[in-house]
Amino acid sequence: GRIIHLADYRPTDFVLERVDLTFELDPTNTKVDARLIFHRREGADPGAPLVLDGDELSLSGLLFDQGEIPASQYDATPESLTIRDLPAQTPFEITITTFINPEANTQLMGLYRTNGIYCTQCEAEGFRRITYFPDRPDVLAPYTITIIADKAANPVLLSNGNFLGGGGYDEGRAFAAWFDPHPKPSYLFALVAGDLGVVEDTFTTMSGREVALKIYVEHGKEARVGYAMDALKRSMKWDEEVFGREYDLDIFMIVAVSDFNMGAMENKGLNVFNDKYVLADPEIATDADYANIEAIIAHEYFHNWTGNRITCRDWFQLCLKEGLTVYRDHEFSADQRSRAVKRIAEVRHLKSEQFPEDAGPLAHPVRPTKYREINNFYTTTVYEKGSEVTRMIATILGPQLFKAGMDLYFERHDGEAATIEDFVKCFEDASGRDLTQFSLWYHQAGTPLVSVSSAFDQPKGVFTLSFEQLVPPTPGQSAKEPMHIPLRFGLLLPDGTEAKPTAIEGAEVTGDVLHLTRRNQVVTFSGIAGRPVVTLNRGFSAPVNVHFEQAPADLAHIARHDADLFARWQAFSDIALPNLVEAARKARDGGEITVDPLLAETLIAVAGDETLEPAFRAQILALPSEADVAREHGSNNDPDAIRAGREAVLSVVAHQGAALFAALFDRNHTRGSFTPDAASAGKRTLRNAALGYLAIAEGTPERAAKAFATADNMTDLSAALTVLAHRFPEAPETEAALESFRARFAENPLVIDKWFAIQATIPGSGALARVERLMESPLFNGSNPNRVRALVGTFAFSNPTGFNRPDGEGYRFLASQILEIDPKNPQLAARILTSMRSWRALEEVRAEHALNALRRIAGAEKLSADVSDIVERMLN
Ligand code: HT7
Ligand code: ZN
Repeated sequence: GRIIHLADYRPTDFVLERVDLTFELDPTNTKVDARLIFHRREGADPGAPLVLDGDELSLSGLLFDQGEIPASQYDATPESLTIRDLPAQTPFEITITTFINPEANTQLMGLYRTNGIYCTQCEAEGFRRITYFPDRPDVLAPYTITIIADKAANPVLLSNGNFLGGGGYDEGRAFAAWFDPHPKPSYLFALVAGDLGVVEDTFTTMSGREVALKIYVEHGKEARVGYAMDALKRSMKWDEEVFGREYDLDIFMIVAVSDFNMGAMENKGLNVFNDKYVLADPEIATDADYANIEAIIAHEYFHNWTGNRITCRDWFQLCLKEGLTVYRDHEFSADQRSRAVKRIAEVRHLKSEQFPEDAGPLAHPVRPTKYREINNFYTTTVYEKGSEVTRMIATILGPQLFKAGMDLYFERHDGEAATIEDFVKCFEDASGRDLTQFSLWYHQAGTPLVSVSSAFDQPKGVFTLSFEQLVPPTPGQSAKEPMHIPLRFGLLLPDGTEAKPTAIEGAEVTGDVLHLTRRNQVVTFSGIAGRPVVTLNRGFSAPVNVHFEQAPADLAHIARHDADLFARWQAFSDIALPNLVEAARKARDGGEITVDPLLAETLIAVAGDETLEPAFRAQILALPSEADVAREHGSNNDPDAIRAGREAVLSVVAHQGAALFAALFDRNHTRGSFTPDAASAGKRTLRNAALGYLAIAEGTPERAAKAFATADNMTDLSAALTVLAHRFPEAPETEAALESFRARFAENPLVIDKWFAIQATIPGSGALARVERLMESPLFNGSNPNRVRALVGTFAFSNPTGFNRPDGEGYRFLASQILEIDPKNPQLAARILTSMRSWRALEEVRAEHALNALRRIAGAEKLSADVSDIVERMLN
């Protein structure tokens, strides 16, 4: 495919006034009539043709103002429809007829079928698989939709907007008509038809309008939508209270489907969800599932304003809706749950997913300037780093000015397709602050590294911090400018209070935020009575790596006493990581593995502190992961050594803390009183973390087997099964538990995905054979994205030792899988392939095997644009 450049953006020559679509649904031969009213844009070339996008289409009929049009006036190919000699000034109507085959659509883009349900996915460029259309986000129009379908098979006929009417159409067929008055781009179009169950509720908006809420699921699953409905109502309320945003149609619908490429989709008034993010009850859903459902329901709902009412001018602006909406869903979850624990989870995710992307061959700016395949830019950089950039605007401006900027954005750009520049300008205008340098966060890829050193002049009472910032080179960007980095900080005095400097020089400081803006910056704090311990980047106020050699005792002081819980967790990680890296080195090069006694001491002190919430203590127990160690180590990584070193550290902690872990395990069960709220979930996380350590300390599967047998919810059941499978893969108890889990949930594919994932992450070289065996199981279905992600995806992304086998078999397996998935579902194939994005950081034997596997993919005869884009960038 050719490369699309931001610099080439031009508005369309024609303005689309109205869209009127009629679907005559048929599983293999659906007829689509599209009536489109256009007029030529003022100032546009009067001779310019109308060029519409298509993808695998064939034209069956074309009318101009309801009349015939000579064949010489247009050209149709599968990819485009060009019509010439159109009026210079007056509006005109084009009617296009296409026939499409939903049943044959395995890409899950456009109109497709899933378990007998008709369903659409149009973002980013799926609408052009339905009809010829100006399929770009800056073309907005109101839509009228008529759906005609077999009545018995399709009692439910849904589209965007408000319901106009419906009923019998002709013998055996029914129709329904919908009108969406809010102008929208084609990517927000949706249609759903089939035989579905529904759960209904209502929400009264802040201005007193009653909105009908409907969640559609497969029959028999209605009892599992209560949590999603509750999350939806809380989201609607929160957006009114925090952002002043009210819902704007008479009805809001969610449909859960079982074949979906991503998590969910924010189509106007008709969100379509991967059923994994809707269906929940204590028997089938873990606490993590509940939290994900809450977050994704909120995210899609919040898009109604950030994405739909104000959309993106072009796909380069994707972070305008995604980064902002992730920020909004993060804030929502923080308000619904524990803010500190939520922040820790976000930062863990950012560091384990986004930081590696930003440090590898797929690195790109939050607002890219070129792409080959837009589907490959729905990345953690656009989403999560995009959210962090929004968060930094809030940090720099403070809550009031941030709110004023958001209000201005909604007021100024409602109904428009906007850019990042438009967005940033609203904050500049609302605050009077120049955000030019700050905007580099949108344009420069790579995680900035901030190196810090400190000095204290006791007689003068002056404390000095010296900063150097460096943004590493990334593909296509070798030299970088210094960024505006807002660092929240504190200076802790030995007595536990915070120093209040009489003067600060060398940097702008607003409240507790220190603004770094130059490559080198020396900041002095006067009037400091005793040597302070610095706590830096509190709350992870900037998405940067900080290198600051702090004494472990100072870090332990922060970990035990900082006022900011997030900073306590961060300081603890800063104690743990060097120990884990050193242990990995020893495991590879030989030498006795030793662990700083402060590590276990601090962990035990914090985990045992009953004044702290259980969920936070559980985060302390979850030491940095093997992937975290690999990232910290940087290059020449040996996943087996990393694991061996980490296991040695875990063992020290497990033995030293055994008594505490036993107490935590006994005291934090929720048996008989399950509720999915954060406090109750926190107890289970703490208890199950303790179980993990006890399995190491005790060395036998008995406790986990008993926990498995007595669990009364999916969180405890799957946690116990994980401990059994990962710690005692060969034990008869494990075999029995795996079999009992399989038999109990064989009818529920979403739960079987957990069974696949637990086995796909059993450490060590045996995992591959097990994964291959599981793929032969009748429970596996290679054309369902959830199944493929649970087994193949989890193995490649989350089993460092199993996937990165030194003999390269893991990579060879993945290459075969990619080549098999690609012809059916390129998006899925490309996404799973990104699991190899850090291949250059591996030690040379593995890196060589990885390179060969990537070359094999690159050399395949027929590759999708999705996979060839990823593989080529990874090889460059
Ligand atoms: N905006 C949605 C993105 C999405 C998507 C993109 C490409 C292909 C399929 C897709 N399904 C959903 C989801 C969101 O960010 O809310
Ligand atoms: Zn989104």
